[in-house]
Amino acid sequence: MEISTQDGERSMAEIMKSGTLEKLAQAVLEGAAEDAKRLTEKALSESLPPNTVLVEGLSAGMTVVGGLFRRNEMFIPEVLLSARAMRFGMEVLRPLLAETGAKPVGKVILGTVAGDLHDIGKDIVHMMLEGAGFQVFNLGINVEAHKFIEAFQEHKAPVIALSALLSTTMPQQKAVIEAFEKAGLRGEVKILIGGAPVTQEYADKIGADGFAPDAASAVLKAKELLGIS
Ligand code: B1M
Repeated sequence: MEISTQDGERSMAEIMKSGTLEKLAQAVLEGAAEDAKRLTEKALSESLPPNTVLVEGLSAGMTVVGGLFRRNEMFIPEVLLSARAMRFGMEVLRPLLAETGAKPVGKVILGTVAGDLHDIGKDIVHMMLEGAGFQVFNLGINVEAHKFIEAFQEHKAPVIALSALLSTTMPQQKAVIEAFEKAGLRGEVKILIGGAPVTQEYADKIGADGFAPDAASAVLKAKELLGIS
């Protein structure tokens, strides 16, 4: 997030825009929801692309939160305030990210697996998929395997996207794959997995069809799984 003073190529206007993103990241870090909303709007009014505001403003702030939380320098109540601030900003971005896609290119069922309450990254994946023109059925958090089956039977979405943020809930991604196998539906869906502790190696191990390390890659992978260029 540091602005390089050596970069003579950057105009003053660009540096000022970066300043807004820096303040936005700071607002997320401080859990200042109204500021996060206002600064998101300000960044957009400076013609910054919604995706840049998301990645370099909101997500950048949350990344700092993650590091502090990991080192026990920040605690759950503060983390929740940061999450709320991030959500305030995301609500401003949501329609803009969604409107960049012209027509639905495919359907995706998305959820955070059973036992896992983390939804910030999953909701970013949701927004990016929508932005790329997918219709997304977001089942929320703590979603049991059978709920994914029921959603598939209702919506017939060919991609099942599973988020897990805890090493203890990663096995639930495998449980969903097994549930589709047991229901005789495995051949009808592509299963995409992601979340901070998840790796390609793990995806291969549990027989998932795809892994994506971040939301932008999740869009590319969903397209690849459906054969959309
Ligand atoms: Co939790 N938490 N948390 N937490 N939390 C982590 C994940 C942790 C890494 C922190 C740490 O200790 N270092 C750690 C997990 C360790 C592990 O298992 N490996 C942890 C823990 C331990 C816990 C609790 C057990 C803490 C406790 O109670 N003692 C508890 C568990 C609750 C539960 O789920 N049952 C818990 C609780 C919470 C809060 C409720 C306080 C809050 C969640 C609020 C919410 O989501 N509404 C929270 C938060 C915020 C975090 C951290 C700080 C930030 C997560 C986040 O939102 N990141 C996190 C630390 C960290 O990640 N550095 C941590 C920002 C977000 C944009 O990134 O979610 O990674 P991320 O999503 C990315 C990619 O991963 C990817 O794309 C996203 C955007 O690019 N992605 C996908 C995500 N899903 C994808 C799906 C895809 C593809 C890509 O395809 C389907």
